Amino acid sequence: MKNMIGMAVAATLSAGAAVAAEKWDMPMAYSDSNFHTQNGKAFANCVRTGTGGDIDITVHGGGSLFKGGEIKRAVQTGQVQIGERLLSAHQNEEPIFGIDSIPFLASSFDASEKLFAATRETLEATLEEQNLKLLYSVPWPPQGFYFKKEVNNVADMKGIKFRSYNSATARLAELTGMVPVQIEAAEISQAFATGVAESMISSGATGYDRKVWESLTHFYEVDGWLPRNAVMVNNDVWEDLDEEHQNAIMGCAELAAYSGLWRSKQYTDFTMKGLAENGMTVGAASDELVGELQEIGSTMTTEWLNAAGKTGAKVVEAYKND
Ligand code: PCA
Repeated sequence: MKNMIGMAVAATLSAGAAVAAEKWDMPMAYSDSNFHTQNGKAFANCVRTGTGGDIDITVHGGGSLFKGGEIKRAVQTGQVQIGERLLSAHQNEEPIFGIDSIPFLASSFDASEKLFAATRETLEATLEEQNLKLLYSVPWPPQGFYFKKEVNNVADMKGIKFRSYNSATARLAELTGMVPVQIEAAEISQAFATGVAESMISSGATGYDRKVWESLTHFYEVDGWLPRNAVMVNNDVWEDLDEEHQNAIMGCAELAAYSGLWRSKQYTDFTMKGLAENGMTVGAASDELVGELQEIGSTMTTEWLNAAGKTGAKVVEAYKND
């Protein structure tokens, strides 16, 4: 009897040791008010609840722990366990990361989801080679142009200093005769205020989060594409988890993908109204401009397909035939 109690105590102790709470840091690049960050915090709560407190994730928003450009490497190398990143900013490593930023390939929420479904398997395999496990991905709202003057066609853009956030937006600037300068979302208010940049393509969400009406005047809806953020965990950390914890996290990830999409849609209307209420001229781009951008889009599609080879072509075909 005495022995059995001893064994039970030992078992409880070792179970206790095995499930001691793991603390994870989760850097995110965008402001605390942004829907991606809100969604990431809800995900962290879900994981805490779903694992009975075994995995305790602290979200660090606004690029406060690592800046956007540093997050992917920080997760890969295990400086942090988990993080969120705009994958298209790493297109120079692997073309597949940039598939969501090809102008006019997938320019609605439904199309973005379809493209992601067609891409997911390839994307997961590519990330795994980099020691990353993909958990979930959420689209930004459709991308449109911000300027501080009226712009009706590509000729009107000539020479404008253009803030880019990945290589596709930098290429777009070149093809429209603008001058690209890469700047993190967290730093754009300052860049616009000081004149380092005077235009960008982004969502209503980012313009609203960064209060760009303080420096800029026009937002033109183009619906060019919907780039996506991906939440990824270090693969060594992932593989050290038991199946039960992995399943709980995957359940939360599925929920976060669903709620993130919903939040993105809601935030689109809210922020579009917010830009107008704060004095910006918000409306559709002219037919002339859209036509010119579509031509640039087809150039960029060809360039991407050339870079991405057979794998890229297969994904685009699967997307188009679905
Ligand atoms: N906001 C991010 C990426 C796309 C978007 O809508 C940014 O401008 O950095």
